[in-house]
Amino acid sequence: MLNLILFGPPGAGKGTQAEFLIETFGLVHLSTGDLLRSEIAASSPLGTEAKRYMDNGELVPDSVVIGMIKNKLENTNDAKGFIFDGFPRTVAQAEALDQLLNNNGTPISGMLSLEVDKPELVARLLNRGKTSGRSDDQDESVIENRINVYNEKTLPLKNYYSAQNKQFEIKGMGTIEEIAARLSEVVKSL
Ligand code: B4P
Repeated sequence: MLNLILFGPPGAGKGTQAEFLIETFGLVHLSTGDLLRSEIAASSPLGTEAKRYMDNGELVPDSVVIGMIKNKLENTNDAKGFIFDGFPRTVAQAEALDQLLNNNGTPISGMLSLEVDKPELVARLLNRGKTSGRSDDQDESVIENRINVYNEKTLPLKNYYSAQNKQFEIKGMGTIEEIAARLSEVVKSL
């Protein structure tokens, strides 16, 4: 069982590289961003609550995202492994994930951290905002807030996983193919 976390700031290429890892290694994709956007599209009560946070570049409360992931893990059978994309984003989420996976005897194999400069992050997100319709990609002050929230609440997870010897830093600048090749090399070594 291969359980991977794809980690990095907004715009680092998590969703982009997740597609490659799913195809290459046959893993099940769990993206909290995608799950939340489906709830918003369905106008569910959860989606309505999440939208308020996402539109401002804030994190959705831990209890909401942990509940969503727990539900997905409990309802997925026969997986060769999971790729967690955009989750965990806080220490409380990481602790909850460890507990869920350790109960199943299938701990995290590696946390893959995509390292990208801030100007490149902003440029990628503004570029996606032109076509994606994502409200959180269109306003530079919201993007700035997402990066600040990442630095404050999510970055500390690098210490959390390096203390478990599970953190791998991968250069996230360059073409999508170059980055995929770097990731592949690390995943094959796990
Ligand atoms: P996410 O959906 O996770 O969005 P993201 O951080 O922007 O990453 P994403 O995966 O979409 O983008 P990528 O870097 O691949 O989260 C959105 C919001 O949901 C959060 O702000 C938060 O409010 C909420 N949320 C989600 N998970 C949560 C959690 N666990 N707890 C609390 N709240 C949560 O790509 C960005 C762009 O770069 C794309 O256009 C792509 O084409 C481009 N790109 C990628 N690689 C490139 C490359 N090598 N060169 C050039 N462009 C590239």
